[in-house]
Amino acid sequence: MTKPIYVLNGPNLNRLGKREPEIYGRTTLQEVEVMCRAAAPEHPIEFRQTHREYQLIDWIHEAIEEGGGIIINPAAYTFTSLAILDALKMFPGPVIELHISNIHRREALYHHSYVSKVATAVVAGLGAN
Ligand code: CA2
Repeated sequence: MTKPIYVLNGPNLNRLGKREPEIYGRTTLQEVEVMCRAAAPEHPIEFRQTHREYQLIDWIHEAIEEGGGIIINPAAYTFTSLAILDALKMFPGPVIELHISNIHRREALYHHSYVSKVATAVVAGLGAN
């Protein structure tokens, strides 16, 4: 059976499309979920959002058991969370770190990602696409 792709979204991303459209665009997280499912109609997708660091870690642990890949936008935890870094290190498949904005064009506090240390690839700045 095909293992699902876990698309994990961190804190505040439920507000996407509702605030700061000049940075994050006008597409809502619900629309992003629809786009993901349309892009891979044959593939199971676990699409989730949480504000809680422990919840992201629990979902990464679940993906270690059941997932084929992880696409993660850890939002602010990108820059703070050694715990998420440690959890992702245990995942045997591809880990794609994703940011809607280009974090490297922004203020210095957005430049150092812990998650990039274990990411297979990083996508940043392409908006909802
Ligand atoms: O660009 C991204 O996807 C980010 O991961 C978003 C995070 C930010 O801390 C990262 O540097 C880059 C912030 C998410 C805040 O979510 C909002 C959603 C709607 C409107 C405003 C903020």
